[in-house]
Amino acid sequence: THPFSTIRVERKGRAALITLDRPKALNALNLQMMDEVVAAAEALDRDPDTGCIVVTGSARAFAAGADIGEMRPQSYMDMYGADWFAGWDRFAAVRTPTVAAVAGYALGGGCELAMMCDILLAADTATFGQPEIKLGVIPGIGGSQRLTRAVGKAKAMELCLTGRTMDAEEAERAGLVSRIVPAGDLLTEALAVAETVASMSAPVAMMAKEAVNRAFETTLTEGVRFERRVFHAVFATADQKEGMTAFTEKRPPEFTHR
Ligand code: CO8
Repeated sequence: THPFSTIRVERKGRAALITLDRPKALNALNLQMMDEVVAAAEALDRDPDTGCIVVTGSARAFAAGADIGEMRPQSYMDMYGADWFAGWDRFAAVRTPTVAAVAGYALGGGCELAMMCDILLAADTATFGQPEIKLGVIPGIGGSQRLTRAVGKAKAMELCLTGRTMDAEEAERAGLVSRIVPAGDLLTEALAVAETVASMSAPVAMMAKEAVNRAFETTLTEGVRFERRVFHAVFATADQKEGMTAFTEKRPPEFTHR
């Protein structure tokens, strides 16, 4: 009972699950799906009972790219005027930690969406790539930047210039994904990771995410300075007192998420 037609949204305790659901198009990301994913993620981000958001697709495809049929007839001014794909920046800006659970194709925009998530778990069936060059275009949702930061110039160049894809093993070796799990366990594993993250202090998890992301935006000196300021700031949270008190009392912490 929700207003979405291209995704499904479910709650699993303090974790939430967004499932991309356009099976006939291998979850190709059209503008409606972008709007729905962003609306769902932003609503979950505002919800204090959500501590982590999992994004997944189907066994066959996480997402096989941006919707080629929708893009094909667009002119430069259509794309520029609508600032095509700018909505995805709002997904990347969500403060709640996100987990991509990728099985099957994560190509083009699908790979880019997975890379916008904080933790990337791959099924052994996962395939990653930026094959836009084969369509006469280039990545448009951050692929040329995030893939290069994740795997370095050598592989990013080869993938973006030839359209070659990587299997899960290569993606893990290259540092694109944190772990490979058997396809049948993907969702269970992703939700377990999400529940673990969601059991931590929500504000402190957000601050940890922000600090790690800062590493991609700034110099080491500035990044360490940012980390130090945030580290000092966590001592203003109730959860810091609870976490350290629970440790000294040899019991599990009960975070209040504030
Ligand atoms: N867009 C729209 N429809 C798609 C897409 C897509 N990206 N991918 C698959 N589909 C559709 C197919 O058209 C097909 O529909 P139908 O049954 O109606 O013919 C259905 O999904 C099933 O696909 P296939 O029959 O092709 O399935 P296969 O198993 O034979 O092949 C592949 C699977 C290899 C994934 C194949 O579908 C494929 O190559 N897809 C395209 C992959 C791709 O190139 N993705 C990149 C797209 S471009 C992009 O993401 C970013 C562009 C940035 C532009 C920047 C603008 C600002």
